[in-house]
Amino acid sequence: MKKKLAVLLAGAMVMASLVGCGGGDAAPAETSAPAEEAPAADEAPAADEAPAAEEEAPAADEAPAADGGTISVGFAQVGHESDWRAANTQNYQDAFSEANGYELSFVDADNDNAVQLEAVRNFIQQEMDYICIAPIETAGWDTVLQEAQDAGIPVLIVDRSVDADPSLYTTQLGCDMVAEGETAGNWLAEYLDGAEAKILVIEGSVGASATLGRTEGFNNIAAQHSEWEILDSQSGDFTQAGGQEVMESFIKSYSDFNVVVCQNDNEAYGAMDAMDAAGITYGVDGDVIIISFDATHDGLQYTLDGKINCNVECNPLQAEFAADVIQKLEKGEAVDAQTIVKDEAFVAPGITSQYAVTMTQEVLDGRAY
Ligand code: GZL
Ligand code: ZN
Repeated sequence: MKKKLAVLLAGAMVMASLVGCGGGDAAPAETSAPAEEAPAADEAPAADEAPAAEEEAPAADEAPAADGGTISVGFAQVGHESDWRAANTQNYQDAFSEANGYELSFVDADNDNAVQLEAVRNFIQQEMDYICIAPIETAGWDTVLQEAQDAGIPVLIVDRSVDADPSLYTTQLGCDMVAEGETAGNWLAEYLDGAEAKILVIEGSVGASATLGRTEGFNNIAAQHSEWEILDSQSGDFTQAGGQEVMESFIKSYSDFNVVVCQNDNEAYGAMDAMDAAGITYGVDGDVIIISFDATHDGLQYTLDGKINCNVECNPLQAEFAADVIQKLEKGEAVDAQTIVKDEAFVAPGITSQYAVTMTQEVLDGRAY
């Protein structure tokens, strides 16, 4: 009960600070991952804080945890579709550990919207202190976000974004997917230098903000190049199997393509398998340019090996941002309505670019995931 009251007050402050700077259009904070700010035990809310006045003493089993500081967090994760997702999940489990003062309830929604919505409703029932949602799709969130708000539980929208009234959730944090798509397009224009392009796109999961953003960003640049033609664009669902399946169907339908844009590394691995099977060469020494997203370790190994020409990063190590928001709310401090996680891009050896870092073994060895 103590925590709930404190959070309610903080929530009010968040709304106040948003209204103060123009009603929620606070410029998003550009930031890179904060130093590990998860609270040391002594930073968690002091157990000796006078508990808020309560109508009745909590039943024995409702007494706050012995240390008084454990913060319960429900996390409804997209699924386990990609290496990026695995790194993101591990990062949350590491950051929201018991040692850091948290009790994490984690649900892997396996890319199923109904499962994800049910997980959030269960978190509300269980009266979590906070709920984090990495939304599979942007649509369909208003009702359950209203339910969480009515229950006084702050919601953090993480990794991806939702098509919902921003006043229904406390903050959104993640990468700028449109910018990632534009980086890919700008790099391609620089690399082609006016040459023609016949482009196939293997999109991410249908309705995901990562898919919508990367597609929009890339198309913003493609629209500037009449010498480019996007032959087709299909969803590979961010998986290797999906990437292979879509690439196999593309190979059956198109014979003159010279660029394949894969909206994540796992789709790129599947596309490479399909092109290998069809005897199609790719990469810096091949006939087909591959652009990928995520810049996971294996994706950057392929980039270092010259198999992927350009790999646009989306940093999965975002849990520290979420912990930072929760710690601020615990202290009744205002939080940013949006935090954009910075990312960069990488290109194969031999390529120099104003938009990307040229891969070397040291760059690969220095990666955190
Ligand atoms: C991007 C993230 C995407 C990754 C995929 O922030 O939502 O989802 O690009 C993952 O690997 O499936
Ligand atoms: Zn052009």
